[in-house]
Amino acid sequence: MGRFVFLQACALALLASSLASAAIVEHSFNVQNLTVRKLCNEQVITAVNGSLPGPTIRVREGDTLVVHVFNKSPYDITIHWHGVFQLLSGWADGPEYVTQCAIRPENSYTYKFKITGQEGTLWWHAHSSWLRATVHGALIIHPRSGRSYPFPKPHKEVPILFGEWWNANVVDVENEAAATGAAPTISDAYTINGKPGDLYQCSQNDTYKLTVVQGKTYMLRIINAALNNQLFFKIANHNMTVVAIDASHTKPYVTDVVVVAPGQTTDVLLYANQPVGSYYMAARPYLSVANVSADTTTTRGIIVYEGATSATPLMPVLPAFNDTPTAHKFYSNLTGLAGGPHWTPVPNQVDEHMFITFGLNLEPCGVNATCGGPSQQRFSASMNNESFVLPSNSSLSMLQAFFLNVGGVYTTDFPSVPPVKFDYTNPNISNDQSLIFAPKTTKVKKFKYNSTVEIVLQNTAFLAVENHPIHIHGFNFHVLAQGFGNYDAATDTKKFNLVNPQTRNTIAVPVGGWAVIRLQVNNPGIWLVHCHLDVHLPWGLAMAFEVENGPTLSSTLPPPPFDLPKC
Ligand SMILES: *[C@@H]1O[C@H](CO)[C@@H](O)[C@H](O)[C@H]1NC(C)=O
Ligand SMILES: *[C@@H]1O[C@H](CO)[C@@H](O)[C@H](O)[C@H]1NC(C)=O
Ligand SMILES: *[C@@H]1O[C@H](CO)[C@@H](O)[C@H](O)[C@H]1NC(C)=O
Ligand SMILES: *[C@@H]1O[C@H](CO)[C@@H](O)[C@H](O)[C@H]1NC(C)=O
Ligand SMILES: *[C@@H]1O[C@H](CO)[C@@H](O)[C@H](O)[C@H]1NC(C)=O
Ligand SMILES: *[C@@H]1O[C@H](CO)[C@@H](O)[C@H](O)[C@H]1NC(C)=O
Ligand SMILES: *[C@@H]1O[C@H](CO)[C@@H](O)[C@H](O)[C@H]1NC(C)=O
Ligand SMILES: *[C@@H]1O[C@H](CO)[C@@H](O)[C@H](O)[C@H]1NC(C)=O
Ligand SMILES: *[C@@H]1O[C@H](CO)[C@@H](O)[C@H](O)[C@H]1NC(C)=O
Ligand SMILES: *[C@@H]1O[C@H](CO)[C@@H](O)[C@H](O)[C@H]1NC(C)=O
Ligand SMILES: [Cu+2]
Repeated sequence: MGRFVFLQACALALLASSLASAAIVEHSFNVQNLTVRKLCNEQVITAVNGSLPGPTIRVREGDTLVVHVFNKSPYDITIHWHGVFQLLSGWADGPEYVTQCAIRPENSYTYKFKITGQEGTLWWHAHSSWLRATVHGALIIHPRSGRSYPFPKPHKEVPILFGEWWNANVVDVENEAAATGAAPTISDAYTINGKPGDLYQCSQNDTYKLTVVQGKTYMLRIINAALNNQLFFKIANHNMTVVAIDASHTKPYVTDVVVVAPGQTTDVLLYANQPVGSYYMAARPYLSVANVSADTTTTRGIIVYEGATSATPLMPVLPAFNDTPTAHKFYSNLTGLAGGPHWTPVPNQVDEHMFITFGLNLEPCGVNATCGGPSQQRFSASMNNESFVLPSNSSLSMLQAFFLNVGGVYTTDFPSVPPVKFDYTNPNISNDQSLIFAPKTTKVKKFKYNSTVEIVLQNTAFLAVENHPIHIHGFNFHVLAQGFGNYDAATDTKKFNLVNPQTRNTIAVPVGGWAVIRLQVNNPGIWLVHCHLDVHLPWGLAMAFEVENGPTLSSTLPPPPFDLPKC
């Protein structure tokens, strides 16, 4: 009897502690106009709560996050919680026309979801038009109480958000490109935590500064929130130890350079082990594609050791813009922390194989259309020769159509393999008029609940080869292998890392190359898969997964929240 009471007390204590460690974290976002001065100009931007970047959200693993979004801006808006699994909460994922229609000006929507099974650095951003340029912020998931990091606790944790800045209204930049069919105007600056740094005009005082104490360790939670560019990042005279990517722990990896693609995050430990002084941190693009016009400016901030005199900081030497070997070494050397917190072993039985080609295309110039793209046509892009179009004229989002089982919004015939086999990465196909035009469609690939899916992502050479960061909503995936040229199952399956591969939500597929990923689709709903360069997404470099409901209530998508915006 005594023993029974004791056990009961234990059970109650356990229950209490698990309740205590699962909080509801509630926030409000006001999306509104903000007037800022950057690079000698005054500019009205759209931002959350009057700051760029927007507020940092901090939760513990296991918490439920509730964010009331009030749209006081002149634009339609949605917010995406990049990298969050959204288990049975697809209504909160955010991509416009996919899981919800936009929150119209003067309207609101409450995003509510539980964050479980993941910890580290993620972020939130607008997922409608190009507004994520200025509507974004960090989402930091700490271990639940009583759990610790798989590395010594740093003295301080610092979000480092890279951004991309236009001396123009970004929605106008996007609309102008859509009207002409040409590539959009390139940006004017990159930023670190909203600040361009002292290499730009009028920005001497608009430079990010981090003060450190010699002998201490700092965790930089690096987020690439730039719209269209991968970035190399270095700190003068300091190495960094990568401990996580995309909120998945890695085996500690020491490097003097980080490369990060739009959508990705990289957590590094920085040991302040150098002589007291000032050191620049700097970022500039990794440009995988030859001969395109690009913003080749450099953003920098300053790391100041406490007690330093005001001498000129040391500047790191950044890799050349086209230094693919350095980028590839960093991207492919990272491995997962097998057995660490939230480690998921690689599922070994594959139910569905896909081979997806992706890259740029052309759209034929319609009658009376303006066609400022190559060969007097319009730019386009595709996956397996399907150029994805959002169902913007539908009265239902794709997820509503899924939930209500209504046809006409999308079709489920996305091909599992390319419709035509060709020499995908041969530069000679660059302008092949018989292959370069991809039809505009809204197709999804349908999966049974809980299937294990393996996908070969294969870059194509239409117009040019390029490294595209492919993001999958709602899931992490293991990166089994990556390489250059055409994927060859006969030799490349031998390169699979099934033991401790890196786990990501966004993979920068090698330029003119391929990557093989594997994931288990254990979450019903519609999940967008797309290039995270905002220049390519509207051209159609996307597709979506439709994951069917499972057999039980706990594997079935619940009904939408009552305030889901109407289309
Ligand atoms: C945003 O601003 C509103 C209004 O001032 C405030 O209530 C809210 O707490 C702020 N949100 C965050 C996440 O800081
Ligand atoms: C917000 O800025 C836009 C210009 O970008 C302007 O047209 C609009 O009137 C402003 N709205 C408010 C509420 O200030
Ligand atoms: C920067 O700030 C310093 C000190 O506040 C000030 O003297 C200087 O004029 C500022 N420079 C610019 C370009 O605003
Ligand atoms: C950085 O790491 C490399 C390789 O581990 C090492 O050779 C170098 O001395 C380190 N540099 C600093 C500044 O710690
Ligand atoms: C890039 O431009 C340079 C100089 O204009 C030219 O020599 C080179 O052939 C071009 N490369 C490609 C891949 O078009
Ligand atoms: C790291 O990258 C280099 C250069 O790409 C490669 O030679 C080496 O094998 C890689 N090491 C690991 C452990 O992947
Ligand atoms: C193209 O423009 C001409 C002249 O404005 C007009 O007569 C014609 O109807 C237009 N064609 C189409 C398909 O819009
Ligand atoms: C591309 O075409 C040229 C001219 O026909 C040919 O000489 C070359 O071998 C081709 N390159 C490849 C990689 O097939
Ligand atoms: C893509 O589809 C179009 C239209 O059916 C076709 O003309 C073209 O050859 C296809 N291209 C590829 C690479 O499959
Ligand atoms: C889904 O798969 C996992 C592991 O592969 C298994 O534990 C779970 O029971 C499955 N769920 C359902 C509903 O089949
Ligand atoms: Cu892309």
